[in-house]
Amino acid sequence: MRRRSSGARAPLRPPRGRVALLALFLLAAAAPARAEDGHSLWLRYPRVSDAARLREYRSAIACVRLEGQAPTLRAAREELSLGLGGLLGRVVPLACPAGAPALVAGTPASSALVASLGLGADLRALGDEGFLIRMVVTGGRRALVIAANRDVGVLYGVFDLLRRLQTQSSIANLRVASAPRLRLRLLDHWDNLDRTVERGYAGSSLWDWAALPGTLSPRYRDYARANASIGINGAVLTNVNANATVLTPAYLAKVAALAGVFRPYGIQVYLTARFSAPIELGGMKTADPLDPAVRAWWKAKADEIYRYVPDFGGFLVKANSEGQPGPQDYHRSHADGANMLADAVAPHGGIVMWRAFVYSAGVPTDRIRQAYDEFHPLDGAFRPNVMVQVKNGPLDFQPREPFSPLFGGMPKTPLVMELQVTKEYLGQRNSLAFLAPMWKEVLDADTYARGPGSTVARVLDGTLHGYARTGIAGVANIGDDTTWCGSDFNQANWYAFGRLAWNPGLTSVQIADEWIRMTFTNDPSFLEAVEAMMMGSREEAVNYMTPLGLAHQMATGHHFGPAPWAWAGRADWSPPYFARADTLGIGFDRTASGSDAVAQYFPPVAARFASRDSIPDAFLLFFHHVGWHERLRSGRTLWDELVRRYDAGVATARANVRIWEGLRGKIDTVRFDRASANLTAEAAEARWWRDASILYFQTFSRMPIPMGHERPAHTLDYYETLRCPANPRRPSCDGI
Ligand code: GCW
Repeated sequence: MRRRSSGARAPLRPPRGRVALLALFLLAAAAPARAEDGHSLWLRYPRVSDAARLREYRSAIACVRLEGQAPTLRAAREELSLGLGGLLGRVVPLACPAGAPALVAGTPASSALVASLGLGADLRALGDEGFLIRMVVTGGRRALVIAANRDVGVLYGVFDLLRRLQTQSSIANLRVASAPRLRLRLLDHWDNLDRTVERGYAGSSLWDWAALPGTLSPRYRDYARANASIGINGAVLTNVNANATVLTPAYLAKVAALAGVFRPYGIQVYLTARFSAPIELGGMKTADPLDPAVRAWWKAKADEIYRYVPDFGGFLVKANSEGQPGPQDYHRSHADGANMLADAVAPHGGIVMWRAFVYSAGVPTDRIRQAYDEFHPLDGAFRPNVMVQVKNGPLDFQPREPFSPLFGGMPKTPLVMELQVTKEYLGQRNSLAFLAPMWKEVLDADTYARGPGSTVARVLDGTLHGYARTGIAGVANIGDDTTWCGSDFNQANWYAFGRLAWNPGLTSVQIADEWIRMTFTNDPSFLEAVEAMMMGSREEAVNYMTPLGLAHQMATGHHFGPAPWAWAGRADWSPPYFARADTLGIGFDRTASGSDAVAQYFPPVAARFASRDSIPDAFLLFFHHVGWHERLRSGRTLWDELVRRYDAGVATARANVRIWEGLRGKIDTVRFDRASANLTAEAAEARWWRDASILYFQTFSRMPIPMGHERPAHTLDYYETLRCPANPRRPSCDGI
């Protein structure tokens, strides 16, 4: 029998009941009441508060028919048990008496009733993971049907329906057909084998390697449920700064145990491959990708992995970047390296995701040019099972960046877009920053690769270039913290990532609306206020950290707080390299008179970014060096506008504290007080950013802080000598 790890949290679900009992009843109502501590995420399933809706749901769903013992169908049934029991506030029987309105769920193979409904043509369009939900009349009875081609589609359909009930929307005349636009929807965990998490602000890694494979924490299943509820279908378990040890038999057994928990929820596991593993594990002298012995080693390793995990997804690789080994160590190209690994996993149906995040201090060109310069010439050189993984922007997960020119620039190579869900450069733990608007900005951006309408979303979903493989990856913000994500509001970014991965066409507002209703309450006044706070929160962070297109002004190493003055040991890690402030002005000239990075974009985009007349203010200093006294669109000088933006960020952060305080009593005190503390901390951090940045840039502009704007709280010297955070895993700063 499997033991639970000591100190493990109770599962979200009630323990599995006896089979005979389950055959009769869905037992959700038996779930013990649990304090609101954030652990249940958006899957809390409290009883529906709107009385009319509750009546509607109860009369539409008197009983459930979800037959079949396949693990995924069992998972779907258990979720319905928990969800309906909680939401409808009563036990919903499995057996359906004649005439009773039923919820029917299954595939044509698992359910004779579903097979009899003649949904074939409609289902065909929905692929392996899609589903439809429909109100039908069959044999004189009303039924709400969830149908899919495969079991996992049924599970996704169940979560979709539960979302509708949680958000209290009508299910009368429901007619839903949903299929994911992207095939791979992955979380990348930057988790190390010692359970530290690179850029993690939510405690230790979920993966308890020491206790695996014998002990399976109940959190593994809760993690899988949460992912399935938003359509995430893969997890890269290990850090891209990779450790070869995870490829040893002892660890593969642990990986297999995790894969076993995730499999019923439609989640495949992937690992990062350390390029030098043949040396470290195989005792070889080289890891040259063209060396036959090296190639044979990887092939044998892949065969071994698939013996442990038959549905292993493949490898994610960071090579020749930030000190990681790679093919260039042997004067081979990124394509040589990727193709070798691709050949090893190809017989098993695996893929290789090869990261384009490469840059080197040894290369004299503008850092943001380097990924494109390296990868664009390799378009067409990769095996069909290689996907190149590209960060959303050309720099590095900044609060705002233009889209990477590789989107649209690799027509023959399927690209995975990598987003950072964990907020390394966005305030880390305390900030409210809801990131859907940032991701939408990139997804909706037009690359013009094939004329107008060539959006990044269409590059990713394969419709623009006809990619056979499509995908998106988010660097996870998950750890063993009670809240999973370090704060309750950070959960929204996990949620938003999954929802956008399924459908990049969703709006940020819709995602925020769903999440607030499910996570907190359907109370309209709470909803309206919190939605507005969330929707403005990313722009707020941009304003108080890096307004008008500034980037990478964060402190060295941990990247928490401002240090625009800092020298990080090399230019391309140092804020002054990016801001380029001098007595004349500020900003990085990336036009033809500067690094000419604009030339990497298609002509209409390049022209728009290159011209001072058409560049949006949001990207101004990313592409232009602008004089302090120059007037912007607002009519204000650059200096005045800069100060104004910093202040606007601070003002929003302060307003949020007040708005939130006005909502006291509308949700539980545990989560309310926690968010209150975070918002208060963020307001102080915003002020710190604003004061430190203005004081530092003022040494170049030599212009006064305009009238009506607050004076900085301390001197520049004070900020320059402040050492924060004391503890990088719980970033905060006392001295501000
Ligand atoms: O932004 C940088 C981070 C590194 C990270 C790197 C990457 C995993 O500071 O911590 O390394 O990006 O994406 O490889």
